[in-house]
Amino acid sequence: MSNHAGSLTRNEILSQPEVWGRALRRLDESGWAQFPDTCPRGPGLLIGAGTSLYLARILAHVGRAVSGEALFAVPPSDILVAGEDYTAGKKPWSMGISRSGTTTETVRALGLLRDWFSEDTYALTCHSEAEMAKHATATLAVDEAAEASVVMTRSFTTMLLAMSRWIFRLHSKKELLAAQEKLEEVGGGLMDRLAADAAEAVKRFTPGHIVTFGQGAYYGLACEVALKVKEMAILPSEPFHTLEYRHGPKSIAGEETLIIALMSDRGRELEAAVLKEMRALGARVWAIAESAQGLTEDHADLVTELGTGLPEFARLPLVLPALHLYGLELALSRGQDPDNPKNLTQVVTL
Ligand code: F1P
Repeated sequence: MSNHAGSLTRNEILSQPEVWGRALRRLDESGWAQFPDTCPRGPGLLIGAGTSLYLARILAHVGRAVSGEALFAVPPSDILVAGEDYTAGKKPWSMGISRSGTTTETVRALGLLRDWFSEDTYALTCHSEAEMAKHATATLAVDEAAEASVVMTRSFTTMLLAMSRWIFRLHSKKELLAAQEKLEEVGGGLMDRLAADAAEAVKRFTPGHIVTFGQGAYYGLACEVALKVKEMAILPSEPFHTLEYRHGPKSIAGEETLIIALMSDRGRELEAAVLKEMRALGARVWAIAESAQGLTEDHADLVTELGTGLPEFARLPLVLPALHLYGLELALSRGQDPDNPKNLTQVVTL
């Protein structure tokens, strides 16, 4: 392994607040002109693979909560294999989500949806010139978040920011729009502390496997964190809706288990009760929450308090950097090079 193992990925992780700020300013100055300023009609299909599927899950949740419209996160493979099941009944609009814009399954699925329905086909990407955009009537692109790394970090959080901003704009969510404008400053101020917590987590825990917890919009984030750990550190990891872990999966909880709990504001008490039960079974717990208040060592071994003061749907991108850094540091501690992850390529082309 080189002395600089992971440096490419680390720089992309650390650049997040600045890239969020740049993307947001560019979109607000000139970017929205190419994108619809009215809500597409009917149910929406958000199509993405891997990290982009988890992004679709978060966006479907946030979009549904804000608009009241039915939104579904769908892997492109399911459009190829069982597309009729998603398109029976009301005509859907669809959005392909892909950092590269060249993932074969996503490009094909969006092409099929365009052929079936001829319009209302959008793209969300970091490569505005790539193939996927050719199947879209409009493209929401954040090329400033494009990455050289295989592992997706800032591309995920910046696409999340851009698409949720579009949703907030369509529904005039002024408070959420204003809060997003603070992410660069708040995130920049937090980064050192998040890096210190990630390093502390690597020092304290030697997990045999990791489980990640999240409810609501946090579930998609939990899926993404589990994937980061797998991709970078080559460690088994599984996401769960926090309270679901009681219903069977806890049978494997024990001293080898590290639980990374992404805590919501609304579900705090319900989620804290699960953490307490899992601590009692011997699992180690790292909780990431807006406020550490009321979380004792009975609930968690380590608590990262974000303390952003921002509303929940606006601050979601800020939950990730500590865990990106954890995946990276854990990988290095296990002799892996996160810049060259095992068995992976930047894009899956078939
Ligand atoms: C998505 C993706 C990544 C994954 C892998 C291959 O690509 O599945 O999530 O890490 O390395 O590509 P994209 O469609 O968003 O470009």
